[in-house]
Amino acid sequence: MRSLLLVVLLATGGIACAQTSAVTPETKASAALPEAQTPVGASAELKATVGNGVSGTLKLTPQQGGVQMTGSIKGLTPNTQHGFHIHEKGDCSAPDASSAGAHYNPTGQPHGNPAAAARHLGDMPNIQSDAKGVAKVDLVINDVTLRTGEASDIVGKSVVLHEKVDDYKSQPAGNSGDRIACAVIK
Ligand SMILES: [Cu+2]
Ligand SMILES: [Zn+2]
Repeated sequence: MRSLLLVVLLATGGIACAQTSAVTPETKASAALPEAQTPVGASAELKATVGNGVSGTLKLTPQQGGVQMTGSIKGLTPNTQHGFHIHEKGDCSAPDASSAGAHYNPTGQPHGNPAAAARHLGDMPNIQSDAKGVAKVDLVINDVTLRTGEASDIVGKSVVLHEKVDDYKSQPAGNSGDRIACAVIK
């Protein structure tokens, strides 16, 4: 009687031990991933479309109510303004960047001033180049997010720079002309 009880206890203890050692390392590894390896921000490398010489580096950082974009763009015509938008597809492979699709517009609004309520979520202020053809970027895109997996998440979309100024009125893209540079947000 006593020896049977001992065998049962040992067997139970053995199973519990085997389970613990098999499960623990896996649980630890997957719990550590989001903290250690998922970046909070994002970046985008602007590359010129065929026939253009524009390039730039952009950094995106989440902030209260939106995403801040900072960076620098060079190779622009001096002292000019250029339409600048988030487009719906993260694909810059076409020579004219047409593969990036239309303006990012998950809320189904008309194209507009980025400061107005009625606008594509991807509408951003025009970029202004200086006398050397360089533009500093420091703007906030309201109501979008990074890495949330929601409809407002712009990671995996693209940033497109245009040849002409965006009038913030004309549909569907502010009459800003050709796409001179494109970047995928990663
Ligand atoms: Cu655009
Ligand atoms: Zn738009």
